[in-house]
Amino acid sequence: MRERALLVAIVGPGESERVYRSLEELRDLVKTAGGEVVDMMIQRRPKADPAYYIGKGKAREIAEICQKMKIDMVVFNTRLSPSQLRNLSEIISCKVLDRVDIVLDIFAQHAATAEAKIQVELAQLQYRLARLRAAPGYFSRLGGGIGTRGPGETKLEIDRRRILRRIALLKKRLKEVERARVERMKRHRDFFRVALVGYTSAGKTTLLNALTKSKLKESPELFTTLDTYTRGMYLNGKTVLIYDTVGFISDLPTHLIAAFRSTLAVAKEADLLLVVVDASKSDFRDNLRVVEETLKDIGADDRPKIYVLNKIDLIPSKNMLERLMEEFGEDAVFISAKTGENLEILKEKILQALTLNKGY
Ligand SMILES: Nc1nc2c(ncn2[C@@H]2O[C@H](COP(=O)(O)OP(=O)(O)OP(=O)(O)O)[C@@H](O)[C@H]2O)c(=O)[nH]1
Ligand SMILES: [Mg+2]
Repeated sequence: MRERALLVAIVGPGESERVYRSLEELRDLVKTAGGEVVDMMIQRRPKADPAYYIGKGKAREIAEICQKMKIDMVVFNTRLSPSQLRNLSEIISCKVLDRVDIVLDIFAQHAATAEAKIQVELAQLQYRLARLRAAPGYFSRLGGGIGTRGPGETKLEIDRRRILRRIALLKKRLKEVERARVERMKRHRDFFRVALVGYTSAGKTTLLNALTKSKLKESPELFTTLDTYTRGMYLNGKTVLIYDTVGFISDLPTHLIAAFRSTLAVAKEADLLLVVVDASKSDFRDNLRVVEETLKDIGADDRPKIYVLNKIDLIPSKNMLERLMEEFGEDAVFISAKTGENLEILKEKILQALTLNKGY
């Protein structure tokens, strides 16, 4: 049975639209994690309460709703500080989780390769460790299900010393895998290497499949891809390697991005980045900002880029599309990875970049 979730957010003056969209995203995340969103609650307040995030009275109200509506977990649309987590879980008797817990849970379920599993477990344990000091009783009370699952069959530790030992071991293993990855990529230096980057669900994998006639998993769920696959294609007789990457999302803590650094190293090493954007989303500019900030964080913002505005088959009017084309100009290609529209134009652009880079 799906766990029943109540989502909670606060909204400050002039933020309604942004908060509303981010709650929609949280709902998709909770669904992807296997939960059922029963209700959402928005409290108006100028800023978060340092002790409870929402007001203390509101927290009591939530505790009652949980009982009445048989809620299994309350998910806060933020990154709760350790003390907020402790205070809230003293009042609310069901599971208290935040946005990061949900993302980590999805990562844990989707991680398939050894490398992805190590990265996810490392990120989870580091997040736990930060909270363990402030809210030691919290984890033993969590029970099972969403927010407690590790990658594969891994049981997440709740003992501080054991967590520290495990983190040290995972870091060492990750170093080894990273070294192997860099070696692999170096061997491919003679080819033109293109990395697909972008917000989760933008259509990166669909584009990779369309360009290289592959069948990697694409799905409307968030964070389908956690392992970076590579596929080749030929352009004018030249081999081009295309690398898929993990999707970005807003509000991710930096240590989580750090855990995926080796995956994202692909973006840093690439000869060309295709920044894939879901142009049919009304807030795609916000998503694009997150992507650009993340690229900067990992030191990949100096790579040559092509903006790929995807899903144009979902843009309702020609007028709208033309306005977007004007806004983005020469730097962007407008395509549909699904219908194949304008893929030839994109290939032509990749070829131009290749010619510039390799000098042939
Ligand atoms: N209509 C339409 N749907 C698309 C297009 N491209 C991708 N999709 C759909 O969008 C969803 C997400 O696509 P993916 O390729 O899995 O996205 P991704 O960027 O790889 O996402 P993650 O791996 O989860 O970060 C899937 O349901 C695709 O079928 C497009 O051009 N048009
Ligand atoms: Mg994908």
